[in-house]
Amino acid sequence: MKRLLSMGLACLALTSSLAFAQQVREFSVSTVLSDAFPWGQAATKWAELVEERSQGRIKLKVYPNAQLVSGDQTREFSAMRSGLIDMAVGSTINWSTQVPEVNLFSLPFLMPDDAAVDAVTQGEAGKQIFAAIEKRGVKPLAWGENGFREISNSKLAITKPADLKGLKIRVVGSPLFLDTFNALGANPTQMSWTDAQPALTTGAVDGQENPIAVYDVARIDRANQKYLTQWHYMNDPLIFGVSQRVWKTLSAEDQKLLQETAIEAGQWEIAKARSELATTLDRIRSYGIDVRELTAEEHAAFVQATQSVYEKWTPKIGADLVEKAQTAIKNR
Ligand code: X2X
Repeated sequence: MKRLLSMGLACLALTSSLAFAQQVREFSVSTVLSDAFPWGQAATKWAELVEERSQGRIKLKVYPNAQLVSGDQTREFSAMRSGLIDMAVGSTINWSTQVPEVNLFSLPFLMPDDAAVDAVTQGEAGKQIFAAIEKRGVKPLAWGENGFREISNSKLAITKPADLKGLKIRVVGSPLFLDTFNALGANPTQMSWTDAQPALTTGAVDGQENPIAVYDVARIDRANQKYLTQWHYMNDPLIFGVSQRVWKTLSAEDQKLLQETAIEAGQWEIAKARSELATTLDRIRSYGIDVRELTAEEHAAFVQATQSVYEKWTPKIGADLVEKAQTAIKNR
């Protein structure tokens, strides 16, 4: 009898462990842009890699267009922190109201090129930013990239700060953007990406700033955006993050799997997004858009005009963090 009982118990333990092993866990992943854009593709790639490496045990379901926060992209981070959203591939701009340190990336004209971006994200400054995010309830895993944000508008070719005077420009996220555009004499207005597109179409706003992949895929040339200046005023990195509420329920092995696949998906997306830029630009030109780059002198005038933003925001971001980033950029 005793033997039968112990055999029965062993059997039970085996079946329940098998059931446990086969249990499929599904997690939500929030993005602002869909997989028509590099940003959404980063999330899709992550989901594919996770599904494959976990043999279907872990499923990531991607919810684009910030739909989990009803389009209000600046609420994504807090929704993740509170567990309403499990994971996200999110923009530092949208998280900046909750994590002051990530405003670093929005400092105007801080990072002139890809090497500068990589020097910041892959170095000490990047580590410090990840620690700041982790402290606020989200486990950051890897970097992706939305890209350098360029300015477009319906009125004129922008080559100097005075050209922005009085232009109504849609901006997103942190109040830092209001300061930058006010410093340039523009008339900035904050709204979500969902609201921005009709506002451009109706002419309620004159211009916007976004990476050229976003400009192209969203076809905002059709929303009166006839002038595009590649001023490279900021780069918008993406971060793969997991709510701590979810992260702590995962085995060390699954945590490792999620992190490795996020790093792989991020590297894949950054390379893809950067390699597509030249073709994207050609396509935009073929729409008949006035596309400009700034001369060194023109660029310097914008840098000069936005110095007040550094004075106001460096203490909020952390002077040591800003300095770390500047040193990494100088030594790149
Ligand atoms: O709203 C934007 O401009 C976008 C899509 O680029 C971000 O979410 C930062």
